[in-house]
Amino acid sequence: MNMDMGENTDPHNPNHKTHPKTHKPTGPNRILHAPNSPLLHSPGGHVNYPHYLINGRLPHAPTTYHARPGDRIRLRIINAGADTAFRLALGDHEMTITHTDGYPVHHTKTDALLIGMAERYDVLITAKDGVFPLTALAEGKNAKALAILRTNTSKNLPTPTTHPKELNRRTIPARRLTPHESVALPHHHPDREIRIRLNGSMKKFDWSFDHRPYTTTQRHPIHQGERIRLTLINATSMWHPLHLHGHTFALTGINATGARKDTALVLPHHKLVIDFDADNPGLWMLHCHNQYHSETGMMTILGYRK
Ligand SMILES: [Cu+2]
Repeated sequence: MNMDMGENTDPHNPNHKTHPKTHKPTGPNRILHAPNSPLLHSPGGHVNYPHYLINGRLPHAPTTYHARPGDRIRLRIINAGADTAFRLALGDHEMTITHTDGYPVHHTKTDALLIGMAERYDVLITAKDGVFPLTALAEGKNAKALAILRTNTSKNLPTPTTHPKELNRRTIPARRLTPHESVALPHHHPDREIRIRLNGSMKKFDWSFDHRPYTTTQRHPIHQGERIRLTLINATSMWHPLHLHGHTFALTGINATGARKDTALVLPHHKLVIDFDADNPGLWMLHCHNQYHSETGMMTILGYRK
């Protein structure tokens, strides 16, 4: 399933409908004004979208998945949003995380998942007898997306505002997942460390790496065969989902236990440390997966040198 928003909105000009003569905005204001998300230590995002969807459906007309009680079901989940983290749970069920970003991890039980833009999780559930909400809370935005799991003919349906108690229980951060042996990155001292600071502010909306907004000529040089350590220092008051193309890194910072991923969250004033083997020559983007952050310049390129 994928979770996303009903439309694209420009946070610089959210009132994109303007009166032809006065240029005064006529549409609703879509700039998010909400308290910080306790899980993200910052606003969930910048845009207050009119709708949040699961597989393209609104919460009052949700997709229903039919199964039998006792069925073991794999849910494959991607956050396909541009500016929204989702906290996802299935009412009355525990989930077992089996993969993240397509790579297997040691099976880990959880009640809820916090999923940044572009992150993926695979989970297993054993269906109970009843009708259950699969709720994706738009983190820090006071709104929800909904799908339904149905294993009997009960007429007792979850409503768009149903709030499964699991949403407020355990969430397992990716750094606490351990990779399956088949994909664990062998221990190796880094040959090269690249340190990048994340900059920008909500007020100026000037997101960048190292105070240099993206240009197509930027290169962080790396060489084939090197073990690279990327240290990403978040000097902003906002969280960011950082995504590297062409490689799958291991989460290696303090408390991290090596899960293989290509997208990872960094909280405000925290550091994300990731290791990977340079084994795929080319030019590869490293960018924030908040669409509005990457568009204002929070992107750069890792470039293989001969
Ligand atoms: Cu960002």
